[in-house]
Amino acid sequence: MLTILGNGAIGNLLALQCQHLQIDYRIIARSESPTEIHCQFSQQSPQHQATVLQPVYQQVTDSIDSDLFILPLKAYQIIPAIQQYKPQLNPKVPLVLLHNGMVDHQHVLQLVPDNPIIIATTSYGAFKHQADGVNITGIGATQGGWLRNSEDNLYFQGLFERLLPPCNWHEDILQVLWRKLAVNSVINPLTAIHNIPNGKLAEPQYRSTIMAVSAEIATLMNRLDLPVTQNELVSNCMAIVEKTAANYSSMHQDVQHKRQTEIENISGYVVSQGEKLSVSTPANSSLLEQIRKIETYYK
Ligand code: KPL
Repeated sequence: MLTILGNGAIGNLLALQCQHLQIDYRIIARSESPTEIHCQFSQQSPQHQATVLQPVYQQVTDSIDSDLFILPLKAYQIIPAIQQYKPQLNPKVPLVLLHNGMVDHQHVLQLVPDNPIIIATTSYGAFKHQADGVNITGIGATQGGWLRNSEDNLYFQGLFERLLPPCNWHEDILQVLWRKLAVNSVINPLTAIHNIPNGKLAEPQYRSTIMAVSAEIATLMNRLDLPVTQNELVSNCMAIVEKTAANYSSMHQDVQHKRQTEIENISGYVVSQGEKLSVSTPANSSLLEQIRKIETYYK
C-alpha cells in the first residue's frame, strides 16, 4: 500500500497510475476531496487515455504505515508537511520527497531520524485546472536517489518506479538535483519575469543572464565537489528550453495565478549556498529579488 500526501496535479497523477496498475493506495487530501477526478492527457497513447480517477482517501489523522509515503509537494511545503505528519508516521516507512528546487536535507534528516528517504524529481508535466480535473501535459522521466538508505532499496525503488517510469536511480543524487536546480534557476524566474514561454529564452537578449546564472552555479557546484562546467550547465539548460519550447514554466504559471512561487527553494537556495561558501551570486540574487518583488504585489 502507498500513501500519497496531497491531491495536487502530481498527487492525482500518482493515484491514477495506482488505479491503472491496481496498486493499493490512499491519498491524504490537503484541500477538497472530490469523489471523481477527470484526467486528460495531451499526448494520448494506449496507456494514456482520458480516464476518471476515483480517489481513495485516508483521514488526515490516520497512522501512516504503508510501504512508501510519497510527498509530491511544492519544495516549501516539504519541511512543514514532515513536521505535521511525523507523529503518525511509522519510523520504518520510507519517505519519497518529490519536488522541484532544493530543501534543506540536514533538516529533513533531523526531523525523521529513522525513516529511509528517497529524493526524486520528475519531468512529468501535470496541472490541475479545477478541483476535479487534472491535465497531464508531458510524459517525462524521473530521477531518484537515496538520502538515507533502507534495508531493501531495490524493493522500494521497484515499487516507486512503476508510478513514474522511466526512473533513473543515482548513487549521487546531489549531482542530479544541482543540475536540475541550475535549469530551474534560469528558466523559472526568467519566464515568470518576462511573461514568456520557455522557448523564448533561446533569443539572444537572455544569453548574458543565462551565462551568468550558470557560471555562479557551476562555481558553487565545484566548491561542493560536484564537478561541472558553465558550458555543460548552459547546454543542459538550452536543451530543456528547446524541448519544452511551447510550455510555460511552473513559476510562470504560479505568477500568472498569483500563487506563492518556489523561488526561495531555487534562486533563494543558490544565494544562501553562495553566502555559506563565500561565492558571490549577483545574477541569481537579482532574479530572486525580482520575483520577491512580483510576489509582494499580489500579497
Ligand atoms: O521544471 C520546470 C518547471 O517548469 O518547473 C522546467 C524544467 C523549467 C520546465 O518548464
